[in-house]
Amino acid sequence: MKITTVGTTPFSGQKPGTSGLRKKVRVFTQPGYLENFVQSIFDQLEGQQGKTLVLGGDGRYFNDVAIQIILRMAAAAGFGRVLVGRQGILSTPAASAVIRKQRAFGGIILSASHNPGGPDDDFGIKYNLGNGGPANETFTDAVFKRTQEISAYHLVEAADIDLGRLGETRIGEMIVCVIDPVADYLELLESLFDFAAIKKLLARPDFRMRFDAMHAVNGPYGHAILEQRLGAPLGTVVNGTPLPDFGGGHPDPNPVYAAELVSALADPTSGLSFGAASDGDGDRNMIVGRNFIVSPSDSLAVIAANYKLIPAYAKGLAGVARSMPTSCAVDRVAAELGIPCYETPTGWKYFGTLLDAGMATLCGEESAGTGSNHVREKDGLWAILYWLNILAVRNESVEQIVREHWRHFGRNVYSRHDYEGIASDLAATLFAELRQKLPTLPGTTFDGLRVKAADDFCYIDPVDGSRSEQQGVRILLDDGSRVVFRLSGTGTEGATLRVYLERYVADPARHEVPLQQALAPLVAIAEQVARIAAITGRNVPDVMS
Ligand code: VG1
Ligand code: CO
Repeated sequence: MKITTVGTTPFSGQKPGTSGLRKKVRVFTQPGYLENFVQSIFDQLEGQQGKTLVLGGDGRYFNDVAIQIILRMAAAAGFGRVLVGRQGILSTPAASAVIRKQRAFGGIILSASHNPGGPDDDFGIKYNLGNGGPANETFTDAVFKRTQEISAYHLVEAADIDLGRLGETRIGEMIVCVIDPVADYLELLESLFDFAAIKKLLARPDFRMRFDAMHAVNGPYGHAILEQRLGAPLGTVVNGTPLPDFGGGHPDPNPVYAAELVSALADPTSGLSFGAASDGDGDRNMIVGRNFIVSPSDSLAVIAANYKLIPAYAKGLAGVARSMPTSCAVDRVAAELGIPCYETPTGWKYFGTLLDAGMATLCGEESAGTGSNHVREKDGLWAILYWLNILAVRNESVEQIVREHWRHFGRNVYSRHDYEGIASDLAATLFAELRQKLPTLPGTTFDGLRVKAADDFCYIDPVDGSRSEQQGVRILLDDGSRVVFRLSGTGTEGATLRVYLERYVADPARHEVPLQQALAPLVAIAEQVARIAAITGRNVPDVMS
């Protein structure tokens, strides 16, 4: 096998963020840019010779080109076999499932997830380990270091592989196997849920569901699983063909970008009783009832509280985990169940050790990611099937289930405010000032609300002892309310400031107050403490979810 070596020089800024490396397509398409990053990943591996790599992505612009390049490089890196999804398609959770089931050495997922796609938008790449989960920080730090010193990359010259045809071909000594992207994943989901009960629910004349795949990767999965396997009527899946630019939209299932789904569920003439959506790479989910949006943090809590109804989890949960900015609703469920609740930094990579160690069964984030120990990624369709399974057993509406949950546990009123595309230097100033203020805040009172503690979240992984600092500034108030500030690690333009607001309301009589109104006192505190308007010139967030 002839390996071609190409000389190269480092690019600055190839530092993976919350979930892999994400940049504009025009950055990724510079000659050598993708190759440098992929080679830097391969240079960190040991023992991959003759082993299997899983490869696929969310179908966005440049996915197809990148896959052909990575295949040639994987052959030079000594992999024995690459399993690639048909047409280059693999959702993030399906990639995780395939890595685990096929005992692969690792996987490369091409996605910028919820970020828009197309020639002027975003592309991304991420490496997953043999457990099916995103590589940890030690690995991604080493990759970044390598990108700064790289001088050559290697490939095996070969013609493009036909990704439309299932079956095997070769590049040099390496086998390229084009696989059905759905099969292994569907088999895994079937082993977790009561498919017969869900099938019955979907056949009921008084139950109608819509799944909005947002022109992203979950279209084929939705068609195969919901319509073909579970018998939901054709047309249940909308926007079900993955498009390189996601139809020009943001494939992010929140009330702003999935507004069409939300309004369909609010329209009584639609006859819809359950709505769901997922993001670019299929790992996030949105759950909507008739005229009722479930907040992702509440969804995690409801999922945990109803574990007994789901075959795979009925025996009991080892523990639950949530990212720090996620609301504490699930903590209350864990307390009642007498199981531990872990608080991790933002990003699924921090759940991996807990899941591998059997310490947590369910995990979730406020950003609409929920999942379990069945894979090592968050999983959009898993969450949707979990809800369908709950609905099939309880025979109540989504709204009834959530309201009943609040009555029992109290309501963690919650919202995230995003300020997008702030100049990076202004964001840095804001955080520098905020961090400086932290020691002076405890004991201060804002409009009758007293600050109990204020810190910068630092996480020590209870399994491997690794330490992650500066994972979000927290202001904790006496009444249990919280304001959290973070900078996004997935954006590709300037900085995105995320402000997370949470307030606990025990009294059911007060659960009805409009969300943003209930959180107004916390918004005022956020402004006073962080001087968002004064520093950034922004008076209102771009997105409230
Ligand atoms: C965001 C979310 C985080 C999520 C990450 C990846 O990160 O807040 O909870 O894990 O996206 O999700 P950040 O750093 O922008 O806040 V996905 O579905 O884009 O892979
Ligand atoms: Co995603």
